[in-house]
Amino acid sequence: MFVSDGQYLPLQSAGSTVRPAGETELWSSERSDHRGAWRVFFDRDRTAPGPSQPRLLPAEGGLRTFQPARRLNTSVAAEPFLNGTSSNYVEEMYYAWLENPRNVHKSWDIFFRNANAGAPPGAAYQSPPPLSGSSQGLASVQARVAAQPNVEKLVEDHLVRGHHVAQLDPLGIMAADLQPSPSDIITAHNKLGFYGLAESDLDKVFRLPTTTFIGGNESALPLREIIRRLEMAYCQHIGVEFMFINDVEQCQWIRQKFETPGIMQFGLSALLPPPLVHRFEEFLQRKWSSEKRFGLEGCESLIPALKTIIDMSSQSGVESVIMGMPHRGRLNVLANVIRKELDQIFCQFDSKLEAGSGDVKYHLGMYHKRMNRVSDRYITMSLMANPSHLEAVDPVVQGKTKAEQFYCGDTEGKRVMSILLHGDAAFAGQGIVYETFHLSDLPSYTTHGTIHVVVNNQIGFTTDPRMARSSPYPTDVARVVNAPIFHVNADDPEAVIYVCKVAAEWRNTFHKDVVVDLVCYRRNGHNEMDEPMFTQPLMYKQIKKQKGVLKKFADKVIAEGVITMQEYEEEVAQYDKICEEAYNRSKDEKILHIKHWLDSPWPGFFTLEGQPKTMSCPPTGISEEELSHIGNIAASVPVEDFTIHGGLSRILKGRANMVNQRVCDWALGEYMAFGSLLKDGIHVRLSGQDVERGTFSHRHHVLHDQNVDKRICVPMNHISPNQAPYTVCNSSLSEYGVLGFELGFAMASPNALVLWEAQFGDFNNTAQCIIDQFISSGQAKWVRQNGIVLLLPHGMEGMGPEHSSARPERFLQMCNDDPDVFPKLSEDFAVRQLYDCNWIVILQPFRKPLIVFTPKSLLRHPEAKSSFDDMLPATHFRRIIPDDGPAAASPEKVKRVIFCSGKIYYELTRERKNRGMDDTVAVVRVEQLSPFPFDLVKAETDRYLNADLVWCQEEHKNQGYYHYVKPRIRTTINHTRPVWYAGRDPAAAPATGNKQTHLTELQRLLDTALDLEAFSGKL
Ligand SMILES: Cc1ncc(C[n+]2csc(CCOP(=O)(O)OP(=O)(O)O)c2C)c(N)n1
Repeated sequence: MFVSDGQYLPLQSAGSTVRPAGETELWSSERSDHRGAWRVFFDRDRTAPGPSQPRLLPAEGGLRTFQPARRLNTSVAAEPFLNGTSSNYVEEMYYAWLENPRNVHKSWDIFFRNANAGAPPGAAYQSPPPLSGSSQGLASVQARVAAQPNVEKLVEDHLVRGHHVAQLDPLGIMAADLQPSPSDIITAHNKLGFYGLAESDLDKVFRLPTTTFIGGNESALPLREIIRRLEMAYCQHIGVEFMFINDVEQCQWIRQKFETPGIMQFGLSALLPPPLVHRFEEFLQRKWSSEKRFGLEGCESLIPALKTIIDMSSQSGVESVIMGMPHRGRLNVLANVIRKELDQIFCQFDSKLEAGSGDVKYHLGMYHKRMNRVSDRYITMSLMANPSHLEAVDPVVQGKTKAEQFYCGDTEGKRVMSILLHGDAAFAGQGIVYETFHLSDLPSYTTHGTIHVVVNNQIGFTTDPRMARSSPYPTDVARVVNAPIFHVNADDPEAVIYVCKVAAEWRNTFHKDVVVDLVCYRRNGHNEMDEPMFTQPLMYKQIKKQKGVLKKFADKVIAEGVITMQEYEEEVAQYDKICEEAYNRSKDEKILHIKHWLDSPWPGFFTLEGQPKTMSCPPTGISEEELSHIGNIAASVPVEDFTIHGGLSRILKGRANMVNQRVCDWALGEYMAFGSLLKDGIHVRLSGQDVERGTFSHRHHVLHDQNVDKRICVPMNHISPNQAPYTVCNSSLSEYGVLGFELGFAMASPNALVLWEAQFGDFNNTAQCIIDQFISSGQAKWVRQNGIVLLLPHGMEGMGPEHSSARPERFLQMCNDDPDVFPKLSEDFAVRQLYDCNWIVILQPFRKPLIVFTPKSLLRHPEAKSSFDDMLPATHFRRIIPDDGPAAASPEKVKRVIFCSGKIYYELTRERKNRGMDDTVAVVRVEQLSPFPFDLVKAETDRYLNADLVWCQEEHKNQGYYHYVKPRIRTTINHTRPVWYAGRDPAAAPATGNKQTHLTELQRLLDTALDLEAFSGKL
């Protein structure tokens, strides 16, 4: 550790060998323990004792270091008392001395002064006068010095292991780490021996490590007191899991919150009114004894927990809290945290009043703005509607939170925050939890800290934790993002409230995720109808004996004289009266109003009745000048001194040529679409894997300076000075998480275009839950609209089964237009039909999800281009593109009409030309598959009355569009003609992996489509 000029001596960790004096090396203690590797250096520049502590600095290679080594003029070999085991202690002494020489014994002061002053090796140490004049005294001091590292290890182990022995389980039957009773080396009967200490050391005074707060103003304490204070901090009703966090400042912050003397004696009972949460559940049970409600009994302290988090956050400036939670305790949270009117909750139990196809009462969302009485500020709370699919709502909550932060310019998460509630089994089991955690620190996805609260009732339906997870705690997934985890015995409301305060403060300080694990139990079965004794007999025998937490708390405050029995009973009677009155009012309700159950009301967007204000779509065409302007931006680098890649220069030049020729390929068309919306003040956000460049290297929305690291330019943000901001962001490699996030983002406001792109369309199936549970059915279930757009690259291009199909058949199967009913046509038919079905365009007076099957090879196909003329004012999206060649000129000569969609059109028309059939075969492109353009298809079938009708697709027969379009075309023509099929045979996989087979199949389907005899005699 100490070096003479130009020499460094390594500091050894306990038990390691001392490097010989004179060997040149930085003094470093590289520890690869659970906290990660650390290098410790003395401050090179400081030559005299100073007030400041060594500082932590980031070092190369991801390590963090103290400032560079300082030099001292002595060496280990020369100092008899320095050895491997004492060097940590010496390090502590040195830091303490640096802070203030009075912090250490005189002998150390002399030693460090001498060493600093350049005393030669061996001369810095001067023996202190012997204690009581005897050598026994010296031996005792030496023994204490030798034991000091052991004490420090004991201290550190309490931080690392204290949560193993904390009394977390209210039932006392199961330890958090699944052992029969909490035990660990730090509390084992032989623990002193394990740490190289003895009973006789208990009353000896040891120096406290400078990193601990247990001493308060004391810098040394008897070992017995050290242990008592550590147990007080880490082994009571709170288990703090945080030593995996590799940021020392954050660790120290947490230590202070739990170690400071007296801090764990909460004394909160005097401040708290006895919560009456349980009365709410009892009331529901009395009135609807045979209804499922997924009551909170066994974890009633969730309510004060959430209130504490919300109160504290509101006090620190949060104005909006967005929450997601599962079934358990939802009605209670609505009533007692969000403060939804009780009659509105109760009337949900009346099945006659449900809105739309509706969903069960413990899934609906809601939104409420009210005054927070603790902070005296208004706060808006929304609980998001969620499906049964546990944890699926997590990324949706994050997306909505991000959007609200974005729209109010809250770049640090100070005004808008999210809270996620979880069940223990779901938190551990569902991968989406992990995927959501991984969004938490990404610049375009962070919500600057989520507070997670786990209702850890130590059971999942009927499954014990030991069968449900392989990790010790259900919360271990949170460790990956360095989120501190506060386990707490939920039967101790004061401890619960304390950790919730710390969690809220943590978020407010560091803006990072944090987990509160409420270790509790479930008083009833999975729902109120379930018999838990079938499967957990012993656990439930114990639960039956368990007095309810709030009753216990009420008894405590009555015993402490905080409240009298009479006052308590009056409170109870008052609460029951409120419930009873609300119940009576709820019986008068005739209708369940939609607006009462929206988690994201879009003020002013709908009529007061929640209907669209019009049934027409404003024009979507833009002027020639705008097209040229946006096109030129797309073809340029709109900042100075920015060097782009040579290949990109060629791409931009190609774009400039297209602008000159007044045509757009897909990428330029996308530019026009986004650019014109941005210009009109509509925010556009495009997210997904590699979307910035585009998987197929066609987009290039973010340009990278070839000479300056991380210097980028987003030309789309240079369209006009008053434009809306454009966000384009490469996402983490998660479909479920990111699509859920973008869905949530799209929920916050109707005035934005939010798009998620899959790398290849087939990857949408790892986000299937979001598609099935939210996108296709969200409006029907929760009266909530959403305009999310999915861009799914699709096409059979011989790339094998995995990159070919976005599975259009699945999306089509989810659409709700009736195949057997030809709709009533009207002037506003096209818009009305969109409204009735689940489909969108951004300027519509309502929002529907839009699924776009986007091209791959067509991105570069010379014919796949549109003229500016198709985008000028008075143009609009074409649901069908009829044939405009010789066939259309003489429809009576046409023998066959081939309907198709997507890239097969180009193969069909090429083949038709080769065969000289341009006047006998018409090819009609169906651009909007659902809702099915019955009116326009009818126009085509009426035009070609002598033709047979074929649906041609490149997908296999059981896939693609055939089964969706066939009955609809048949309905259109009133079943007067068959609809023939030209396409690949049925198959289990979406495509062959063999290029030759692919081409053979393609040729065969083109042969069928263009062989006018192919279907003769087949009826
Ligand atoms: C994704 C998903 N899989 C399965 C289920 C069926 N299910 C409903 S509740 C439940 C147990 C949940 O246990 P836990 O997360 O501990 O919450 P608790 O019900 O104990 O509050 C299961 C498996 C579900 N709702 N969602």
